[in-house]
Amino acid sequence: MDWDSRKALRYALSRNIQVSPAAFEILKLVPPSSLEKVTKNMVQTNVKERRALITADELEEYLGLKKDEKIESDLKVLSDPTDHITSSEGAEGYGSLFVSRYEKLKQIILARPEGDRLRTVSFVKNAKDSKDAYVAGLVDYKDVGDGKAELRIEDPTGVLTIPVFDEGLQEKVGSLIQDQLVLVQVGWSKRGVFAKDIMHPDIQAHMPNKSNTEAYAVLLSDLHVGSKYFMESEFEEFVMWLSEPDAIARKIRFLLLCGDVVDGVGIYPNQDKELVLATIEEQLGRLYELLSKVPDYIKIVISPGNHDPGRRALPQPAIPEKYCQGLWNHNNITMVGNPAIISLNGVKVLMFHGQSIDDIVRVIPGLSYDEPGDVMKCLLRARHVSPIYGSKTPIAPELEDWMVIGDNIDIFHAGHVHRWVVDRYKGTLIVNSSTWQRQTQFQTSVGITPTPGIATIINLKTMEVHQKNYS
Ligand code: D5M
Ligand code: FE
Ligand code: ZN
Repeated sequence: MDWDSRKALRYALSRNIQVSPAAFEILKLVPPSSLEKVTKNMVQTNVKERRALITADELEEYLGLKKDEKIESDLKVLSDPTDHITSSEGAEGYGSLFVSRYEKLKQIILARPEGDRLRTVSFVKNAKDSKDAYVAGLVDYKDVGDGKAELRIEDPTGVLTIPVFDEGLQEKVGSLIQDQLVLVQVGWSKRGVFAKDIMHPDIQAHMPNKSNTEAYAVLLSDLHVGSKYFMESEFEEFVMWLSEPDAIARKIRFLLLCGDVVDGVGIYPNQDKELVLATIEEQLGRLYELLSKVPDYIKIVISPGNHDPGRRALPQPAIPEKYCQGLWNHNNITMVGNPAIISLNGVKVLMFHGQSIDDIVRVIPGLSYDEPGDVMKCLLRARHVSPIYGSKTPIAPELEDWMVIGDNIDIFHAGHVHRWVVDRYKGTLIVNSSTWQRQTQFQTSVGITPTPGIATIINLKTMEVHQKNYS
């Protein structure tokens, strides 16, 4: 049974530790579920340090109640497709999209040591020999098997087919994602050009940016509010924890929601039978009610997923205001598109719901839904959150490719697969923040076992990761 403040006092006295009247008043505010732990810890510290009185000061310190004016909460939106989404349609749009993708990724290649020796496809096609030439293009076609491999790439000057003889490189060809940019070092034999090396644009190893003060960010996704499987009471419990006198909770300044915030309407066949809230407005309204209990000094950022309203094709604009004026007009809520890059006290976070993971696990050998961190590393290597065009993930014919990962990022936050993972890659912290939706019948039928009800909490000063598990 939970303790009350009198039981806490009796416990302290039984260990010969007094509680000052002011400290006793604070103990009365500690939630019963954590009172035993708090009291035993305070008593233990006093015994160890040969003190006999628990003071208000030390109790406030322990509970993180001392108002730390120094904790910054500086939120900036660095990249958001919402206001840049065009209505261009058709082949012309896709032409522009792929040229933009190539040009943006070429800038990354040009900054590398090999950049000086980068040649165009048309140059390589016409050359008979050229010392140490490199060529970059989007993967148009790949064929690996029977000890042979072939790679076809495209840049704005043409299409080039490159045979790959080396076994190690053949394996690399297998791991390339359709429509990603690849850098190939080419050589010439009597029969023409061949691959000497194959490289991803990749991110650079780097020291992540860090917050100067010890602010924490909570990373969540896939709440699926409105679904009968949404773990509403557990989520409410988590939201209440944010206001508790807990050393970590007191330092939380940001809360990120990375898509599928609601279950939506008409997203999958017979979904209506699994909804407890039948309209988008009711679902977003309930989300707003839940989020309005988050302390107002915590800045909330919401980006959409494939269950949220707006448009399905990537990049997605922010969830439109017409469905949820409350969220748009709330002081501490920022609505962004998908993908988006934000800065939390200087720490750069890429938020991407993760739709493309479905396509990538299907085509790249060795990847699976159970290890979404590996898929996210693939995306970082390709420096693009959703390279494959023409598969399950719809991609819009934008004039500019908003899904290229241009700069180094410090945190890559995704969701969608409902599997929790934390990993690190070249100085970037990878988080798949999982879900607050229990396993649905559909997920049971396709063998997806979610890991729901986990809040991922990151210390932005040290990049340490904590979690609170409510499942
Ligand atoms: O996606 C939740 C999980 O279910 C994610 O891993 C994708 C997977 N999923 C969703 N729809 C399908 C279909 N049609 N086939 C196979 N796997 C699927 P969510 O976006 O929350 O629905
Ligand atoms: Fe989801
Ligand atoms: Zn999803």
